[in-house]
Parts: sequence; structure tokens; C-alpha cells
Amino acid sequence: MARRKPKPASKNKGTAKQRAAKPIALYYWPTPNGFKISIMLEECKLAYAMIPVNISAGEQFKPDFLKVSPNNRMPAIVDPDGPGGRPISLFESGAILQYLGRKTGKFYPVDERARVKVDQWLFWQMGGLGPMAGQLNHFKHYARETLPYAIKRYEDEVNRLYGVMNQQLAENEFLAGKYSIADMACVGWVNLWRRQGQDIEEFPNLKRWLEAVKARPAVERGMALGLELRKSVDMKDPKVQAVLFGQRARKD
Ligand SMILES: N[C@@H](CCC(=O)N[C@@H](CS)C(=O)NCC(=O)O)C(=O)O
Repeated sequence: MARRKPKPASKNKGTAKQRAAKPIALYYWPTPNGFKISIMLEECKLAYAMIPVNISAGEQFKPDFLKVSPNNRMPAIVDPDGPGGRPISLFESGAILQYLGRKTGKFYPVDERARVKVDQWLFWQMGGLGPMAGQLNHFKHYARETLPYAIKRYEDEVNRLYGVMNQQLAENEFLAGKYSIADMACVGWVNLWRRQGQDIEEFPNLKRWLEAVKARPAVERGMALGLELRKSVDMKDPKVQAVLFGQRARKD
């Protein structure tokens, strides 16, 4: 019997199981946007390797990172086992959550009506809760001048958004009915309610939801990932502020 020539190692893709075991590279810093993806990876029990992107030291501008995330923002991932068994890179946390949901078939239903529900709340977080809470954090905690109008504008908006969630959660256990990527997108932000000048007691359904989501072991692990990295960072340090604030289009 003629022996088949063994394939060279580089071309041997291995079994589906072996390929799946190759870790996903997670470009990450411990913030509510980063937590979205660490939570999902933990929930899906996917193998991953965290690569810290110290955004306070300007690592988000390194050429290798910009190839993966041209918006100089984390999180981003490289999945060595992407479509067709080839690597794929992705930036934007909402797109990453949807990708991982499609890849694993978890926390992102296939049924169109159920999926539309998840998409609505996911995009609501991406376009509303995240940006508004982000601006609030900037004006309330970091701005070099105190601008009461800006603080009130974003504090009110976060308050309004909390009210919308509270209403939705009156009749739904989770944002889109069942626990999904939409809840993962929001938990890190709502967890900062004190810092956002909000009173969670005004929003009993939101409080119930926050406690339930945070009690999930994968959420706990996801929101604990790399917290030690941030410890030595002083956001008031002018060098850190020079990296993070006042960014304009890059000419290089
Ligand atoms: N829309 C983006 C936002 C990501 C984002 O704002 N990331 C921040 C940290 S929370 C970042 O990487 N900042 C780096 C910088 O400002 O240069 C997403 O959801 O992925």
C-alpha cells in the first residue's frame, strides 16, 4: 500500500477540535468596553490570550495594533480560526460580540425575532449608554476645566437611559428577554452608577438586573481580568491626559 506523504506542519490545519483550541488574541485594557469581550470569552469558555494595550501609555498607537484596530481603540481580537479556518481580526466591541455569538451559537439567537431584540439593545448600548457615560466620565472626572453644563447634560442623559433600561427590565428578566450579548455590553457601564452620579435605588429593576448579571461567575471573571494593570495609572497625570485627550487626525 502506497504511503501518503505527510503534510508539512505549516499546512496541516489539524482537526476542528485542535484548531478551536488555538487561543483568540484579545487586545485589552480593563475598562467597561474591554469587559464586554472578556465576559463573552469567559461565558463561551473560549481559549484566549490577553494582550494588554496600555491606553494610558499610548500603546493603542503602535503600528501592529493599528493594523488590527485602525481606530486606535481597544478591544480588538484576532481569531486564528476564523471563517474558512483562516485568521480574522476585528475591532469595535459590538461587532466582536456579534461575531463571537455567531461563531459559538451562544448568547446571540439565530431566530430573527429574538436576534432583532438583541441587536436593538446592543446598538442602544453602542450608540447611547456607552458614549453618553463615556462623555460624562470625561467631564465629571477628568476635564481640566469644570463645565457644569456639560456635566449636567451627560448626567441627565445617563439618568434617562437608566430609566429606559429600568422600564424594559420591568417586563423582561434581561434586556432582550433571555441573557445575551446585550447584557454583557451594558453591565460594565451600569456597574459605575455611583461614579456617574446616579442612584441605583431609583431604578429597582435595573438594580435587580445588575445584581443578577454580576452574580454570573463568567461576568465576575471577565470584569476582574487585568484589573491589576490599571492600578499604577494616574488618570490625572498630565502625561496620561496628553495621550488620551485632545486626539486629532494623525498625519503619519
Ligand atoms: N466603540 C468602541 C469604543 C472603544 C473605546 O472607546 N475604547 C477606549 C477605552 S474604553 C480606548 O481604547 N481608548 C484609547 C484612546 O482613547 O486612545 C468599541 O466599543 O469598541
